[in-house]
Amino acid sequence: MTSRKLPSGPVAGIAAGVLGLGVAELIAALARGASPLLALGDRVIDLTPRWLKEAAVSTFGTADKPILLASVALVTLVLLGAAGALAVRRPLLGAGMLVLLGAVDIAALLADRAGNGTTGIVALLIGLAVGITALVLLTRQIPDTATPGATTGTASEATAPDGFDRRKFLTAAAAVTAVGAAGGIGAKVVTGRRHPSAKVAIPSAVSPAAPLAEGAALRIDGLTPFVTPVEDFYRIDIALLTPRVDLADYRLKIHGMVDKPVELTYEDLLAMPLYERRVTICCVSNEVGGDLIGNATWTGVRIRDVLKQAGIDPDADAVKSSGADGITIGTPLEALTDGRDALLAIAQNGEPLTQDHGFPVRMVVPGLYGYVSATKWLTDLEVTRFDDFRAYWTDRGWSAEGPIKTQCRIDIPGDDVMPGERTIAGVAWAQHRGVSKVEVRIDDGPWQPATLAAEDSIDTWRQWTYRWAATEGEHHIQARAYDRTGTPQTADEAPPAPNGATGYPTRTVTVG
Ligand SMILES: Nc1nc2c(c(=O)[nH]1)N[C@H]1C(S)=C(S)[C@@H](COP(=O)(O)O)O[C@H]1N2
Ligand SMILES: [Mo]
Repeated sequence: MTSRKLPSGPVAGIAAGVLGLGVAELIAALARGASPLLALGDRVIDLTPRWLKEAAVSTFGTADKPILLASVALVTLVLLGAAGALAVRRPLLGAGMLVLLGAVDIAALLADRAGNGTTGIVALLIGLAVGITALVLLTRQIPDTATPGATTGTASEATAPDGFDRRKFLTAAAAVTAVGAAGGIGAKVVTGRRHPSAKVAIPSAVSPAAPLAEGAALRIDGLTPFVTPVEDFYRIDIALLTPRVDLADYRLKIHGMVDKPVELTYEDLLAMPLYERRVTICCVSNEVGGDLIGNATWTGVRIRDVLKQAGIDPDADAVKSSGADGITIGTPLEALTDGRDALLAIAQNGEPLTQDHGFPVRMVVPGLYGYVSATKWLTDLEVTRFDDFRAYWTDRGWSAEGPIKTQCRIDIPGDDVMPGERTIAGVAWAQHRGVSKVEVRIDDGPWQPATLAAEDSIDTWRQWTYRWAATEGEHHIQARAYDRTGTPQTADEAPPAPNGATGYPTRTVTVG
């Protein structure tokens, strides 16, 4: 019985901590300040070394954030438990540990770029005071040396000889925890209610997307659809909580090496000529065969139109863009002005951007990996030179420039098929060069041409199919794509870092 009892000190520490955090979160939410918890998580993401982040993305895919949050929560709970254990004998030291934890969070809030850090700090300080008070009041009840009498009492004689009423203590701790949890839930409800209404009417485009060519969008069970529904679109970003940009306050600044800086509101952007284009965007972290790629119809203002308004200094060679989550992204000026339709997108598949995909405005640049071009929650475009800055990911070892490499993926068949005529199919991409050919080979046999779906544009992927006479046994299927210059994708296997994975996608299939 004794050994199964929760140790009182840690229970008090965790209860007090949950109360303090819950209070801080609720006040921060009500006062529109940054969330102390998420600021901490964001900071941890920033400070996580690249190899660990890569491992997280490749192991957990886009679930890396919940896992990271859970780890931060676990570490916090352990530290709170330790603070409680300490506070039983040394209340000052226990309280000091909470102050220390608070200080770490204040540092994170100071570094917070997405929300109102100062309000978050005030909320945290109030939460800290409440938490320390609860810690002192709770641990004061616990006898500082656990005498046998104090811990072996049965339920019917909860009051130990030294006066420690464990049942009363646990009830108090549970109540304190519940109030804290209620505060946290309340905070979530408050921020959830305030979601920026994405109910914006997107004006019609002066230049709509060309109608889909016949035969460009095959529908085959298991084959990736040509246009990716928004809800299935991959999501990659450094933001734990996607920044909420208030449309009324939204300003896009275009400045730097320009004749005259320009500032545009959301309304200004809606009033400019809108272009609608299908573009396949892809993450540099995509492994060979991976699914961090998607194709959508994007509607927005051409970046070159906006840059023209500002007037570009001929010595500039880059645009450094910023997102409201604090990211900076460097894009070659040429890719934004050379005639490809790089967009400040406001809509994806005909609907205003979702929170996850960059509401209210994001960049979409054909031919470049997302980390050098696809800035979401876009707030700032600085015309500059690559020599004069380092973007977020460049600082972390990724290449400054990131043209998308020719690549393809095998979607079907699955791992097991019946013998006979089967379809092998997938997608291939070589954005802004275009895909000219896909080949398939079985068990290291000769390369055979696959049948390509019609080309939509050189900026989108192409589906492909191959008829396969599947015979019993285990087979290895490989595919490779060629771009329109006639260059095949390389067979050399390379990991995503620093500028995109290479190698042939391979699939092992058991037929029988
Ligand atoms: N503000 C912001 N924009 C960003 C990122 C980010 O972390 N923050 N990540 C980039 C990366 S690495 C990719 S691959 C694309 C992904 O866009 P998606 O999430 O809409 O698919 O967004 C890019 N834009
Ligand atoms: Mo990415």
